[in-house]
Amino acid sequence: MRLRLQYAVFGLLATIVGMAAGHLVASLLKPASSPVLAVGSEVIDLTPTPMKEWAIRQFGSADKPILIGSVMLGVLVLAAIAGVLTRRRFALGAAILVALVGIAGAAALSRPAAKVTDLLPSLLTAVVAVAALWWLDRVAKTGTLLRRDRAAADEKTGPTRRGVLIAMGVVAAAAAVMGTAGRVIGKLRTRPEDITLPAAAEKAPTLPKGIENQVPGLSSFRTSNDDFYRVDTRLDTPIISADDWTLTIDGDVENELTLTFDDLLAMPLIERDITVTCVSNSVGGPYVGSARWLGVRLTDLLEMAGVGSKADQILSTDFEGMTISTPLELATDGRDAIIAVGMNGEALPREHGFPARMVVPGLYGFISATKWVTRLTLTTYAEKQAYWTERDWATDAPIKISARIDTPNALDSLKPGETVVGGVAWAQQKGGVEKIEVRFDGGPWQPAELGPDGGNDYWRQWFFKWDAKPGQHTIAARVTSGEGEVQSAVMANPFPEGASGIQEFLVNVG
Ligand SMILES: Nc1nc2c(c(=O)[nH]1)N[C@H]1C(S)=C(S)[C@@H](COP(=O)(O)O)O[C@H]1N2
Ligand SMILES: [Mo]
Repeated sequence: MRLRLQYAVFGLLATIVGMAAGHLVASLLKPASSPVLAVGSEVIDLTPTPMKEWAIRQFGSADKPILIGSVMLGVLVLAAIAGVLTRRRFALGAAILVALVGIAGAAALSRPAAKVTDLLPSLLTAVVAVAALWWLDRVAKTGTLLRRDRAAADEKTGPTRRGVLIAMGVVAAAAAVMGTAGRVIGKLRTRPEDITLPAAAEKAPTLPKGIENQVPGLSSFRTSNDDFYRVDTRLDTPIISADDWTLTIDGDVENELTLTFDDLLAMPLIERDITVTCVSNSVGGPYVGSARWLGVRLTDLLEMAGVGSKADQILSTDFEGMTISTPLELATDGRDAIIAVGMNGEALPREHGFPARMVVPGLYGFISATKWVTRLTLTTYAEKQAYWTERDWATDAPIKISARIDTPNALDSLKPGETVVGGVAWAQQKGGVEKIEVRFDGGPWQPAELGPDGGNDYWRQWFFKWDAKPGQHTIAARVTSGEGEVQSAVMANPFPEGASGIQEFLVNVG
């Protein structure tokens, strides 16, 4: 029994040291080719949309760590089994390890824009794992760490526990060192924070000071980069060097263009305050953020390329081949669509699309906000379909106007007396926020006080001083846009074109 356990640990250690080696090499070559990330990304892509939605609802933004965790758990169970089998027949254990890594290699190769060299990390993982297993097995069976110890070991009877422990320690240490090195190197390779962006040729008006200091629990008027929500199909944070990056504009254009990062920075930059919203956000949900974006006007780029007459969509492609399509007509109707390089006065953080991303006011992120963008192809919906279009999400998805209650929270227990109810509301490209109203216990709608105005594409803070009487109460809020549209009470799920309905919940006062 003890021997079996020991061999199970051998299988685990061998697998872990192999993965650490693969991860290290991937961090030097191409982070996405790491066996762990390749398998994880593939699993995400293969997961049906309803299950993804369930995972996001269930685990929130922890959905990905939990997914990777489950995949890893499965791998480690198989690794332990491989270890146990090794005791009788080394070839059998080794074969299982190789098969496991083979799956990772296949996943790496099936990623969009994969190259044969993306197999290298998996290959190395297999070699290191099998070598480690072989060595641990040999130490256990001969009791010698190195070949020249043979004579010494022959005098002893059977394998020494000390030798086995040392060998396991060596393998574990190697895994820890390589794993850590892989992560550190990955972080250091390019640093957006070292980049100084040019000033905007066309500045945004000064953003008034928000009222978050006056209303505890209220969202900041400007979302800091660290607090900005993140939604994408990736597990890792892509590490792209601004020096290697280019943006190509092709398809139905007169002049195909390829611009470097410096080319882009040399163009006139505009600065805009824009609230970005995710289609997966439920009413009252967290997937919305407001920032000051700096970048090149999309229409400037399209003019340089000269758009033909056939195109009806801009198919944007990220550095790995992930695609998003934006209706050409909406993107060029006069709104401030931007290829952004800056966010809140800094280069884009890696999670938010460094070196460049699209930002289009008024359209949900999944049809407009391509991060790590490398290509804009002018084409038609009939000809080419983007990632989410293939998954039956809408192609034309303007952001639905919505109010969110930040404070109090649902089911809070409150003291009787004056209670400040507050939140944010947005109505991008619909004349901005004109009015916010709150309602208690299904009674009449009452106007809330508004925070400062950040423009038509920006959310607005609001609050209402409520005299809370003891008992159970429901609170609801709704927005009216500058165009006179009142937030719809009709409930809809995020799929396929965004959630609607009015946020309403219960609190206890007493
Ligand atoms: N390359 C890439 N860009 C992407 C996505 C993605 O999965 N891959 N997700 C989109 C979605 S659904 C949204 S809501 C926004 C979110 O941007 P953020 O993570 O900076 O908040 O990015 C968009 N851009
Ligand atoms: Mo999204």
